Amino acid sequence: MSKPNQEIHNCILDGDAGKTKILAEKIVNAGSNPTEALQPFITAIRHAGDLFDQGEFFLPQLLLSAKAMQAAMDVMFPSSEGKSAARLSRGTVIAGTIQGDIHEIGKNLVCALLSAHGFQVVDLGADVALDRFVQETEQHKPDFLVLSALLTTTMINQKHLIDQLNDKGIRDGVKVLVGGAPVTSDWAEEIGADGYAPDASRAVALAIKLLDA
Ligand code: B1M
Repeated sequence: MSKPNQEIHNCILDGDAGKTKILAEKIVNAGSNPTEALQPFITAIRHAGDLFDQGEFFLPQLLLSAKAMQAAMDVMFPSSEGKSAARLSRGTVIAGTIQGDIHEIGKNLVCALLSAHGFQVVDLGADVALDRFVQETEQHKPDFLVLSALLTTTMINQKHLIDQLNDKGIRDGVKVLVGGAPVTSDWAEEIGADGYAPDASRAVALAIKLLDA
């Protein structure tokens, strides 16, 4: 691992949000592509997850690592609220992490990239109740619902939401895209989603492809 990447790795594992923010600022000031430059941060936070899995990291440590990761995201992908209103919207998106699941870093990245590519994104946050997704869909009639799930125990709620949209008779009016670490294309097909993307860049490509279809 090169030195700057090692520094990033250490800052995330140490849960040092202040230092991580400074490193992210340096990257932004150097004019690097933020999506590519984020990769070592993602590797580091996943390593923190592995350490947690192996019992070498405890939840408070994982939480600090997540805060450091979010500090980098905030610098590298500043909120584009307001900016998107000024330009023509490519399509509308309602996004959120599904009920029962508080992971939101990946979903935030997907929202940031969609927004950067001209989609008008309403981010409902994390642990979003299924009823809320249904209400927002009824009210705003978005082109896409983007559903993130990071837990094997919560991905089932992506299916429950699609079932609820069907029951309400509003399923055909919206394209449902799913993603998140445990989610696969087979799962997307099984639950009747319109698409699956393994990462944020491919989520954007998928949304563009479906809009053009
Ligand atoms: Co948790 N956690 N966590 N966690 N956490 C995982 C997911 C886990 C794999 C860690 C591990 O044990 N190895 C494990 C899940 C195991 C499983 O389900 N089988 C786990 C667990 C168990 C838990 C708790 C249950 C722990 C506990 O309380 N005992 C708890 C969950 C509570 C709950 O949700 N109800 C918990 C809590 C937390 C923190 C709060 C500490 C923190 C989240 C903070 C936050 O988000 N604000 C956290 C973190 C940080 C992780 C890991 C380490 C990192 C997740 C992350 O941010 N990755 C994670 C380990 C791992 O993923 N390897 C882990 C970086 C991010 C950029 O990637 O989110 O995968 P990711 O997003 C990717 C793609 O998946 C995709 O695009 C992104 C990249 O471009 N993507 C989409 C995501 N959403 C998409 C939607 C789309 C398309 C693509 O729609 C079209």
